[in-house]
Amino acid sequence: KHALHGWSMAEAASDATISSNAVHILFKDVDSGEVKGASNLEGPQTIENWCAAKPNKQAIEFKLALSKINSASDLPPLKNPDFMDHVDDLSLLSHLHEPAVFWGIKNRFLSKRIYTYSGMVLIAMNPFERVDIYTDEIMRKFGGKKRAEMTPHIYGIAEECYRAMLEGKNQSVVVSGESGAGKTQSTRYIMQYLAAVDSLTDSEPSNLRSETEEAVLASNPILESFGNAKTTRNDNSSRFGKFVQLFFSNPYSGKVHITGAKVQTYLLERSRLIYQPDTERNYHIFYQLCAAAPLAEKKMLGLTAWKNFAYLRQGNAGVIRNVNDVEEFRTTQEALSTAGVPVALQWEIFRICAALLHIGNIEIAPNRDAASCSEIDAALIKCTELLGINSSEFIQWITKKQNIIRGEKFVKNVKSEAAVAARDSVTKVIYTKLFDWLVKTINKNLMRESTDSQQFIGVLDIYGFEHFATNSFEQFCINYANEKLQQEFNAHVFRIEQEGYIQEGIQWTMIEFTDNKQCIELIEGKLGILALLDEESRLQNGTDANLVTKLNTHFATPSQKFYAKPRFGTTDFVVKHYAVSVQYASHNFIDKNKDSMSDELKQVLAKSTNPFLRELLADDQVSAIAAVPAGKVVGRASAKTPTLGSVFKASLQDLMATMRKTESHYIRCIKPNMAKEPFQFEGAMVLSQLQACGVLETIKISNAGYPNKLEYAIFATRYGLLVDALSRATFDNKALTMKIVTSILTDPSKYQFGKTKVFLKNGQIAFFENRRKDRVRHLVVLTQKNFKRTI
Ligand code: AOV
Ligand code: MG
Repeated sequence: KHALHGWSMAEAASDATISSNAVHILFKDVDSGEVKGASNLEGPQTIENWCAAKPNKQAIEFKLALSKINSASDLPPLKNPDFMDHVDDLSLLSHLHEPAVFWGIKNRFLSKRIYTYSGMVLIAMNPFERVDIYTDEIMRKFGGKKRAEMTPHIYGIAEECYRAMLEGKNQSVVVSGESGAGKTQSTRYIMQYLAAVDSLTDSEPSNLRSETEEAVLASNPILESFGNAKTTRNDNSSRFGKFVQLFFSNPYSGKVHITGAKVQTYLLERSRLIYQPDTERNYHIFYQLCAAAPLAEKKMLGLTAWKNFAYLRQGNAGVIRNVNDVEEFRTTQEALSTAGVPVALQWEIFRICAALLHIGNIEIAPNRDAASCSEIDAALIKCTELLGINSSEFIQWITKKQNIIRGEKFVKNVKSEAAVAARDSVTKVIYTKLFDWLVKTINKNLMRESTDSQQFIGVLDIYGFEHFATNSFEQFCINYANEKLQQEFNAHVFRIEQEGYIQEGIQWTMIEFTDNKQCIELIEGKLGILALLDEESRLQNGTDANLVTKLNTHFATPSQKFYAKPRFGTTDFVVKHYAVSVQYASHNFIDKNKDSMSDELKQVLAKSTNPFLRELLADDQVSAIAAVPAGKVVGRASAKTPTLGSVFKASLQDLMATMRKTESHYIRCIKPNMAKEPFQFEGAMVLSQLQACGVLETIKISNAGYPNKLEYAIFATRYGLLVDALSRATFDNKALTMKIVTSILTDPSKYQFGKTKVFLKNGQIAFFENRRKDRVRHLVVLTQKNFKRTI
């Protein structure tokens, strides 16, 4: 199986080490190439180990002949006809199986064609190199064209959305893929196209974008400065999800153009604000400020080099190759101005950012039971000055805690780790509020033209499935989101497939496909993991360990197929996701889920003399909370703050509801190699992504039905020569197609005749194609014989 996927032996071997699934190996004789045997490799061992452990090395030197698949003819079974070697749309393949799909993508990518359709999905391979296919000129070529008329391109999808939207149906594009696969870049191209779309078919080349359209595009650099960071996987990694809705003017009144936009963000990563792993950075904006603020402002904000701030130097990577933070800062400022944030207000934003950097430098003495901090700590003085708050109150509630027991208040000292955590919680809360404020402000400014039209195209740039060596709360939420999207995707593919059959009036019975409903239920159900997590988070003495115990009691049962206890240890739990099983480390789940600041610190901040900070905090609704009914929750303050898990769940439900009212389009971004090298293709990596993004699953769905659907005219023209001349003389393409098909296929379950198309089961086109080839050869021979006879 791995050989068919085009894996080299090394790739297959390394995969065999990490997965415990069976690997099927074929052995070929080195000289004759004959297959001499087959075996299953089971358990977590490498192929090399397995070979070494074989008791008898046999007389014949076996060698793994799985080197690499270098051409389509290396795909032994069910090979597709040659003319399909470079198909634009993989769903047109006659033999629709994993190796063929894999080969199709690889083949195109190696000849620098990064886009390929697979039915309704656009597969986008990241070239890791500038490719010259995004010019205004190319955009103009796509204007007004049908998708199938043009080579696969992201503009083809954008154009298709626009046309469909003009017909009155809202559209959405889901862009997914793993970190660094190209989602954000793709989203940018779609937005650029849509911002220009109204002028693309103009005969006079004019300015492609209006002021509103420029403002819409400006939202991208702003969100990226504040929400993107350098990670090991991507120098510009988005640390939040986003759904951008572009609103258009009424299709029935003049030229349709963008009237405004709305951005919704999801789950900004908070831990990065206070900690970055080696070689990673905090959010770009901080480094931009340190590098580029003018002298006077630097002095006022107490800014110096990034190395001087504890929040910025932990990854020890303050500078990104080929990125100039001074220029980036200018871009951020310009984008803020374009989005309608005046310069004075911009400096209020930067003031808050600087204050947070100083918070990170507040020294907390590591005392055994009572944390303390000097009242004259320079960082403390600077940050409280910038935030306009009382420094002694601030430090008091960082180093002390108030408990209420039976209505009576007790103040007690806390340990230094708890004090550091309290200090950092302020940073996380303020930055999150700032981010949400930015989103809100961008939105306010983007709803420019008042219009009664609510027509939109939405673009979702959301983190793809994540499976790391250690997976935490963030991965849990991200993978939960992906389960939901996958469910929609499958249902969509299934529905479209089915609609096609119904439209054509063919007989059709429901087909089965793996549904992930139960896995979603396990996560978000009434008594699901999120509910139990919330329950544990609300307990005063709730712990991560108790959470796992609780999960095990509820879910480690024979009837629950999507949950498992890991083989070793008691701190982790496993969820069997549709893509792959993921083991989650429960450490910090509770803290991350609560992610709140003490009431006392909240009060200190609320009394601030900085009006901008007060504005940030006054808006107590985190942007994503919208779906939690206001005023419903009563009781203690801590019970009032919704948990992150519940906020995320509500915002996802909201998103799904919006998406369900649209026609969806799918772009799957694939990262072809780890090293970010231009046009390098690593088979194993690509394959696992195709699996994780559901492309292979879709193929199973369409395989269960009739994957090849050909219009009668096309079929009759190509295969007419398979019947006698008399039959061919008809002008009725349907009748001719029926004649051809029924005279050649003996098994009636392999085909059906619809109103305009013939529906064929997997592989039938290849069969007709072979027949056609034989027939052509035969005709050529006949012609040659006749020719000789004539001579
Ligand atoms: P992501 O959004 O999917 O990752 P990006 O869109 O940031 O990934 O892409 C990562 C990098 O790949 C970009 O910075 C470009 O250098 C390169 N790239 C992507 N698409 C193209 C393209 N079409 N042409 C040329 N280069 C490209 V993350 O946000 O990390 O999940 O959280
Ligand atoms: Mg991104």
